[in-house]
Amino acid sequence: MSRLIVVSNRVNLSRDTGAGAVGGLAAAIAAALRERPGIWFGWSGETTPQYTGQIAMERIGEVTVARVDLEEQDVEEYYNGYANKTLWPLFHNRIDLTAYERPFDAGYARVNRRFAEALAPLIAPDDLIWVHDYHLAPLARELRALGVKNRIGFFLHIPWPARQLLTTLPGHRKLVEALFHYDLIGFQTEDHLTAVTDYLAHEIGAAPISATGEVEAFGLRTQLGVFPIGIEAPDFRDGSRSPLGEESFQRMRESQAGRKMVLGVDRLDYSKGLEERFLSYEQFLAAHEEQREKVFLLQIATLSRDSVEAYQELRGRLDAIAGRVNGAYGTVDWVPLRYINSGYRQDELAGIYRAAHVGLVTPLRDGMNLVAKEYVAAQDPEDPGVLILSRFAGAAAQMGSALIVNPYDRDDVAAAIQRALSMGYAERRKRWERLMETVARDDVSAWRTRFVDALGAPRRPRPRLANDAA
Ligand code: GDG
Repeated sequence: MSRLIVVSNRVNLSRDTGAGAVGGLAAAIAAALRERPGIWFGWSGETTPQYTGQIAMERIGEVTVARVDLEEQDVEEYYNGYANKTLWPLFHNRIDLTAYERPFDAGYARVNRRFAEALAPLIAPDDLIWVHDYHLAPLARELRALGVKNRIGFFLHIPWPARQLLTTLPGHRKLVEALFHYDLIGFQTEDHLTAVTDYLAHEIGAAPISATGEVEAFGLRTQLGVFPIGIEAPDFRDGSRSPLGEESFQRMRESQAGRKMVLGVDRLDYSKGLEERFLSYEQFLAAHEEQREKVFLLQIATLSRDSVEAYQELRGRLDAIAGRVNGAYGTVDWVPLRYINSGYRQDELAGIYRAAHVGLVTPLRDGMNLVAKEYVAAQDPEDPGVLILSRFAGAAAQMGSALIVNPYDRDDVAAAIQRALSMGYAERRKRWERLMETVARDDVSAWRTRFVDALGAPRRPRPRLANDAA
């Protein structure tokens, strides 16, 4: 069996937490690397005064990780810069927040080159290489330039923007051309794939040439496909019943004091629609006097990218809205909006999910949104909660049995909260059963197997390139 080399910006696995304890993606990658031999390569998260390209190899459980340190300037230009100030906002429709600076672009190219140079010597001839996310779009091109001829696949975890937005990016063509050095490019939803083919048709004049999504442009051929990511469902089902999960469930139930709990769990990010969510909840409290003191919203918003100004500003605005809502509606023994920035262990989180009567997942734009799936998986089948889900989460394409809302429409979200809180048992259970069927079937193993099988499948050879090494 060929080895699998997984590449992502960060390698989120440590001896302390171990495989599976650090979020869905890390667990999925670790599981893939347990099934077949391989390596997980990426940035260590550490900086060094001068880049050395030295790789630290470590065996963690059954997974071999290979990590490099980056320079401060790399982190500033590649990670904080091009990845998080240029591509992330643009791909989440926030051109108002998209900062394009030439040094970001140069840093992005430099780090991708450095990754390729560090990785290339580790690659054996029939290894499959699976690259993750927007930080690493040009990695295949850099590897090809070093003579790497292996199958290389790319999975984009975030949405692909509409052509009218993508074309605002200086060098958008170069970015897309770089992707054509991959053999397979995976997206979360059909909608994202349609946005790509629309760009290719209008900007490049390229159309898919086969039913399997093959497309030729720039003298290269790649294959496009849809691979919706899932979760390790039993982790959340069993996690909510584990000692830690049970303890946090009981603790939540006690602190609810008979009130119903609406729950949000997100990284503190403008794409997650937290401000709009708070305002919708405020509207709900204003419109439903009878519900006051009978319900509260618990928002867990773990801090993320807080060296980027847009995130600091958002944090300030959320603090202000939470303060205003609690000031206006709170009573001596009722806090209508519990807003928390700290993170929880996965089992604890599973217990909190189970204790929530309503899961409120309202991103303005999201590749998939795993929280929606985790909430469903952690529910008590005999007494499940109701999921409210934004139509703009990739997950909405699979989870039509949730209450689907427009997160920009406060009335719509407020009405959905009211409907969820008053939903009868039969409907609640039926909706949950349908959702659970998808979450259990289209899980993270299905996602990984489909992608890796497609990447390893026999296909026509890649056209030879002028810049391929001999
Ligand atoms: C990107 C795409 C796509 C959150 N708080 C805690 C905690 N979390 C975990 C959740 C969940 C993960 O973080 C968040 O995943 P999402 O999918 O919601 O969002 P992104 O981080 O933006 O992920 C997204 C995903 O990639 C996968 O392809 O779905 O669209 O943007 O797993 O549980 N975990 C723990 N404690 C917390 O306090 N343990």
